[in-house]
Amino acid sequence: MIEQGLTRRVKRFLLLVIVPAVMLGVNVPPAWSWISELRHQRLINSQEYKEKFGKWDVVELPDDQKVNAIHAAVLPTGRILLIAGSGNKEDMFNAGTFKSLVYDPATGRSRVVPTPDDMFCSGHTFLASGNLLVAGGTQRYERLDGAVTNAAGGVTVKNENPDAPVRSFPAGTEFRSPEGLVYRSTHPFEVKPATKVATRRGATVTASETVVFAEAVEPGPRYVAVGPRQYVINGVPPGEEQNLYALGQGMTLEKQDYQGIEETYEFNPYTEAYERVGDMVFKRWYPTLTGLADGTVISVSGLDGTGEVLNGQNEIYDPATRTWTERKDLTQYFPTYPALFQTAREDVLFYSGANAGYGPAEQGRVPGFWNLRNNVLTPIPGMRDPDLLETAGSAWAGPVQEQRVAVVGGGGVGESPRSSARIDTIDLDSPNPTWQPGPMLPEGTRYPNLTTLPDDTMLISNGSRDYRGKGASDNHNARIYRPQTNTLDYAADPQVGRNYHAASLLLPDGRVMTVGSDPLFNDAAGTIPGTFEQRIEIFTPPYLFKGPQPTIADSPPTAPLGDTLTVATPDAPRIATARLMAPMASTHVTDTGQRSIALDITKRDGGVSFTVPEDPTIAPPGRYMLFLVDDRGVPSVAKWVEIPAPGPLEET
Ligand SMILES: [Cu+2]
Repeated sequence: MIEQGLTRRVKRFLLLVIVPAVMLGVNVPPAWSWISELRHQRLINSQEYKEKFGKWDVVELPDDQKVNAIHAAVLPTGRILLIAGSGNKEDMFNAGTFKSLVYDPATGRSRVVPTPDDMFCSGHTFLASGNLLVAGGTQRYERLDGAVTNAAGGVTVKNENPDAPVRSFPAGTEFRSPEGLVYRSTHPFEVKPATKVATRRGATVTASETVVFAEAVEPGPRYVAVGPRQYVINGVPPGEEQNLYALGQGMTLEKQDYQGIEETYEFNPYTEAYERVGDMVFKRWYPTLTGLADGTVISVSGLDGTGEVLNGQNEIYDPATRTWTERKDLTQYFPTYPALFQTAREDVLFYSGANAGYGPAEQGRVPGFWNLRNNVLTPIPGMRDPDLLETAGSAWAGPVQEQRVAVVGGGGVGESPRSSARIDTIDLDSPNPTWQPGPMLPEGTRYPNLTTLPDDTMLISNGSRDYRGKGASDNHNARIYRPQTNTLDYAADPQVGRNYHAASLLLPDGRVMTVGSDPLFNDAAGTIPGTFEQRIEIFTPPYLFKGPQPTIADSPPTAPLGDTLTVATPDAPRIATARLMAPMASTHVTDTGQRSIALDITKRDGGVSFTVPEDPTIAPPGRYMLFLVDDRGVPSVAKWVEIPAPGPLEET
């Protein structure tokens, strides 16, 4: 129907271009592809098409503003923070050149902001203040098999003396093995005193432990050490050697993985600057940060300072003191970037099984509840393609009150070429939560970007069939998932392919922005090294082609839990729903903060009123985008509203 109008134009084209071209001996197939491209452009730009399937537009930033957007977040100013750090470029890392960009989708303007550390592959989540907590990043790039010249490995520095002060050791500190071989720490480290706990019989002393990466002072296999060793630390006086020493499990010439850092920052969206806060207890690369209902944040998993997956050491950030505290009582192993969500039950997290990066296939791969009160993990198996959860996407499907999680796509562990097209959902509120099969994506999809929209649908876009887009396997497609009917609708095709290191964000005007992609290769044969995708693409969903957006004339700046508020709008008669949507902060298909809170509205003269949910597990403190949605599903431009942290209980 839409294409009928082209017929005359095509005939004219045939007459004017093809016939003379044939007579002149010009290659005809390119001319034909030009026609089909013309038809395609006419089609995707037609009102009828856009109203049904939406539209994508590519945005190119000026050269000096281009960044490798590995991390992306919507700031409560409406601007976008893109963090590259060293951007998965080792030369940038070696030069100490780290980048972040603030981009304003309303004006198209952008600004490079000073970036004090390599936040490449850190974890992040928003705090109640509207600051973005960014923790961890890169201490050292990986060294592949064959590239390792000096034997190296992790050593654990132990201090058994509870009375010694904290001691700082510089990079290059030497560790001497029983054989007399010397290894040097690659980075500075700090050793804390042992802890001493009084008991009935006296006191129990527990040695402090600091994990340090050390490498042989000379290249060659002579320094390979098989099996455990105790090392003497250079600079420790002989009398102290029994108390302060290092233990290692061996020194090898094998592949060395990326290493993490402990540095933590709050990015202040109002000053657009990073503020250094307390270090994490553990160095982490690929950690997940999940905001809890009380406004604190848990940091889970990641590779440590030696490139090993952390063995279940987790810690909690308190925004009031800006410090991290290890929680030995919450020791729980997960693969890197585990997708962990705060459920409607206090102190209960849900692990969707989705993860990205590192860890053995047999450990920590089954989804389930993690109860933080007793540290019990209750697995919930039964999802389709349970072995294809690495690089899967997961998010709340529909309003968070419905407690339904969707798990989309994913692939085999490591560089497996296998991928899944599955969309499975689970209702966490049900007395016996079980996985429900949903529709299938058109293709197997690693790295799908999941964006919940104000009309309760979910945009699923991009990704690739194979590991990091290998074999030209980018999926240039998008779908809109409807949790209410468990169905999938076609959406317009994005132009830019996106696989690893990509993200999507819901913008305050109801559009969706996608960034990043870090293919292994640029060609199908896998011979040309890949280049990082720096173009932005913006999806205008079908609802924005259905007529004018309702407007919010005025809204209260804060929305305390349980309060009833009124929002002024000239469009009150046609407003159907209202949603508070948490700003997204996404990396490695992980965004634990994305949530849409349904508000029951009452129409009033010149406005609508609603009551904010009472439960901070449903509405954790933070800055939210308030959307009003009309009876045709068209959302307003959002207004920012703060849900303040619940204050201390009043005495009565
Ligand atoms: Cu990464």
